[in-house]
Amino acid sequence: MTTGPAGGRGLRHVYSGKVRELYQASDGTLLLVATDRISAFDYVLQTPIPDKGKILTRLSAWWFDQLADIVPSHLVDAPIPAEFADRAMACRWLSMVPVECVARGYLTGTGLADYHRDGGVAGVELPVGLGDGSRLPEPIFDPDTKAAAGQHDENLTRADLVALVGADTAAELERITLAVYRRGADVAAKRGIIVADTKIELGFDDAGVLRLADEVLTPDSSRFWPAESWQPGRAQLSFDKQYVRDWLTSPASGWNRGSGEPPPPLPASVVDQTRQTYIAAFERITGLRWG
Ligand code: PZK
Repeated sequence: MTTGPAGGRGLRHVYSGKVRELYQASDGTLLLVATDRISAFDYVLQTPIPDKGKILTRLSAWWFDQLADIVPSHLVDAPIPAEFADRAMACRWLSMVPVECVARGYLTGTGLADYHRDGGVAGVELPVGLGDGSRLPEPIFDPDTKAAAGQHDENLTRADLVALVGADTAAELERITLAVYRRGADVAAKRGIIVADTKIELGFDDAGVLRLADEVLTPDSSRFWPAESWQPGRAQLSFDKQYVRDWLTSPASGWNRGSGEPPPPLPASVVDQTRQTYIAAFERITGLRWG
């Protein structure tokens, strides 16, 4: 007999992500559970951020509702086991499209690296002179392959994408991804938050309808920047993880990023400031109060 969390309740653990867990109930319903784990510099830190999973679950659910006129979601109305209360979403099983659908509105990260190498992003030529954090003339659809755990996703060309999913689905993925990005960026901009880029996942339901899966427009799936400190030409402040990154790279942490050693536990002050930034992101974006 199964033991441990969710054991013996008809829930089977099917997958562990960096900061989330996926379970399947005996009726086939999936449970997407957001933990309080946080990642930084490609490490999952040993110190959890209290309520992070609940905050991101509520934020994602709010966005699914906001996006319903663009694309239906994978959410189903099903009871959530008490042990996962407020941190899980019940979802229908989808045949997942094997692609990470990324939209970029600003240049940073791998998009910036691609620009420096190619003068453009995802086959779109860009003006010279852009830098880290520059706003793009138009949002760009920049899909990635889904890499195996521990690997980095890799860029897909348009031809690769069409070979993988067919021309019709490729066009649908692009249309939906850009529409989700534009809606998200517009809503967040009104609240002083820049959505630099976002990653969504889509899948087909039993009727062949494309649905939005996973989490959506959370700080874990998107880069959120405070608009008031946006300054193209340098690395931008992260709305959610800045305190964590600043502390980890400060002498106070005693950690050397290049050492190969995992990061040390976070002090309580950094945990609390970070928790407050997740709450601030939730409240600013949704206009709702946390708790
Ligand atoms: C699915 N993931 C990623 C998410 C993890 C891993 N509705 C769905 N149907 C079928 N598969 C998935 C989904 C969703 N969402 C999502 N992998 C498969 C993932 C969360 C935690 F460990």
